[in-house]
Amino acid sequence: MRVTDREMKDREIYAELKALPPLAVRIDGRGFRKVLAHLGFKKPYDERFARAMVGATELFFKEGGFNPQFAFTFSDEVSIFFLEMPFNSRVEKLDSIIPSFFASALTKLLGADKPLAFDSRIVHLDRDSIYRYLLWRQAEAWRNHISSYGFYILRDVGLDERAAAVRLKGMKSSDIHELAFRHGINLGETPRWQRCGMLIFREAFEKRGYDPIRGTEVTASRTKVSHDCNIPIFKSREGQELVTKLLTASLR
Ligand SMILES: Nc1nc2c(ncn2[C@@H]2O[C@H](COP(=O)(O)OP(=O)(O)O)[C@@H](O)[C@H]2O)c(=O)[nH]1
Ligand SMILES: [Mg+2]
Repeated sequence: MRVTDREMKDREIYAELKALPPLAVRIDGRGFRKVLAHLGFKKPYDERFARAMVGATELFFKEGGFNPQFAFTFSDEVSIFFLEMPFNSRVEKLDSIIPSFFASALTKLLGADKPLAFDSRIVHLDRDSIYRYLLWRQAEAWRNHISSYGFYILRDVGLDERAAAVRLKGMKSSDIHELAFRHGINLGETPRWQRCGMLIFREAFEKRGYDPIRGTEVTASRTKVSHDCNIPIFKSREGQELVTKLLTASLR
């Protein structure tokens, strides 16, 4: 029996699927509740883990081989926004290269003794919906912040995982605020990165140097990768202006 390249290639039935920018790729750690508990991270938030997520994203900006505009992260997820693609972007490429890059970067940064994995999805966007998408993910960061504090307080007072989850389901967000307050935690005053998430982006700066041919001091515009752990609420005026700035920043 003869097997032809063509016949086998034809079976790669998803290979032609293209994803046109603007788009976001959102990756999410697989089973990170267990993974992070195994690695001994503090609950519900550990700054070392948040730093590693930001660090992995910065590495992706520097060494990932793509041209991302900016990224938003909280908990174990990162949304990476692209306004352009360096090549004809195939869904399979984006959904495989990006989460595998993050998994290996984070495994290294955390010194994890077990392999980590991320899932990945592509979100089709345009410039207006990027803003609404960010509102949505930041609202999720806020909900997540309240429920994870609530969950770990209930665990602390002796409820098992199931009982804590069931109790939490029946609580309004104001009840959780109240509960946390009684345990000495003001959920309006936790570190901002826990409530609002963090941004990773490129930033322009002027580099001064000496031009030996002209024999003069020169300045050149460069970009560097930065992050912000103290971001505003995107719904606010300041937040809207920040998103506009991120969307119009030149990447070169
Ligand atoms: N211990 C710890 N866990 C975290 C931290 N950030 C996120 N997580 C966990 O990551 C989980 C992320 O949620 P989700 O993706 O729905 O759950 P997963 O399926 O276990 O990855 C949360 O439930 C938290 O338990 C952290 O800083 N410390
Ligand atoms: Mg996860």
